[in-house]
Amino acid sequence: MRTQVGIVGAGPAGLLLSHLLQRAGIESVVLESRSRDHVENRVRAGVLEQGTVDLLCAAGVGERLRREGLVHQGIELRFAGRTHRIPLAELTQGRCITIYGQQELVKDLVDARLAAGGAVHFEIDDVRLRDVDSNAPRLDCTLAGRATELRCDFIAGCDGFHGVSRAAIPAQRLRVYEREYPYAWVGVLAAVPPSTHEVLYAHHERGLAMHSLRSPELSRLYLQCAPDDAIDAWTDDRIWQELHERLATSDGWTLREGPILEKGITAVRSFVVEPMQYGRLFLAGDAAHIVPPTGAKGLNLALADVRVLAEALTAWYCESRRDLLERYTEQCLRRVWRVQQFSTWMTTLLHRAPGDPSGFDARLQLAQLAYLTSSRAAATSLAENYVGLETV
Ligand code: FAS
Ligand code: PHB
Repeated sequence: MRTQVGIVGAGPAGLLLSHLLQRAGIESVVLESRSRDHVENRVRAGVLEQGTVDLLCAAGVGERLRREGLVHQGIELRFAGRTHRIPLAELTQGRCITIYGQQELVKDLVDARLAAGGAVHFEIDDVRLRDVDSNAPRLDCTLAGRATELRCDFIAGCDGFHGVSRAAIPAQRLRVYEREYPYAWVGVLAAVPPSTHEVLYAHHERGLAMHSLRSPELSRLYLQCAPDDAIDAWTDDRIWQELHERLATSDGWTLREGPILEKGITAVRSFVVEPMQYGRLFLAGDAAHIVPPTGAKGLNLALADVRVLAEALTAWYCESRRDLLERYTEQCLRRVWRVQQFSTWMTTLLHRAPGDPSGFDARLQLAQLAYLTSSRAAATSLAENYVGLETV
């Protein structure tokens, strides 16, 4: 088989890249290890930056997002029993966030690719990258029961943190930057109307709690937990009890409970590899970087990489330019490190850090939160990072 761009992974990054390339008249083939049903029902992120929404709408895959996404003009910070709103749109000349489940975006992208006759192959679990440092890279795999060589001009590694693409770059050519945090998150999807109108982050001595949304009938909630916690240790009763305790306020607000549809533990980590390219292989999304979910950035950063890569590949094919491909890593890393810094800052601000015997760190967090909710300048800095910076 032959194509112009071979894409490993049909998550948001791989699917959007394939869609953007087709709009530029560039052929691609997407190879995905899991089933279509699995990738379309994997509950993950939920907050889209303004720039992400604009990109998806401009690319013609934003119709349901526009119809069903919940546009939010603010977020809330809760600490010391009181709630404070950060008016995102007011502080950023009207830029907003949109709540839209990642699995809904994946469904829209899969539908768009298949409707356009795009080549997306699911349940291909033996992809091997070959000759990525040559002008004739290829992807070996088993397709329809037959050993297949997919010859490409370029390979896009969009296969996430646990994929195989990053390992195709010789270890001595890669520099890894990483930070493990001393906590993880319990993520919960509950069939209950949200008790908050906007994404709510709560700082509490027992640890962070978050109340997000998915629809008028569905709530998405998170709790800080120990990094080695198993989800079996978190019964539904324990989850609701912790949420009530950590989200409690003195202003009479109450948390509605409901059936938990899905729960899981998500690691909290920071990870970046440099460079994000090697020969004809380009990494995009979680294959190249992971940010702690506190800043709601992982999905948005993945799609920001894809925008850069699609533009660079289009310049190569349509204008015979190689400069944008050569500058891919440099272009992406500016945003990657800005987002890492913001996400790390939000994470250390809101999580209860083990090993703070005197409570000194907790007092610093409360002082920072008080400043954020009393200074327009401080709140503006949070707001412009949260809705997503137009330029970095
Ligand atoms: P993805 O991991 O989404 O997609 C990679 C795809 O490649 C997958 O479909 C995988 O099956 C496939 N693949 C892997 N190995 C392969 C192989 N060898 N061959 C072929 N295919 C292969 N971000 C937020 O902003 N907010 C959140 O709340 C949030 N919560 C998260 C919860 C969890 C449990 C996880 C894991 C991540 C969460 N994230 C969150 C981050 C997440 O949204 C990612 O940033 C986003 O999925 C990145 O998209 P991709 O880079 O496409 O990677
Ligand atoms: C979500 O809605 O899933 C969400 C919102 C904000 C975050 C992380 C996750 O920081």
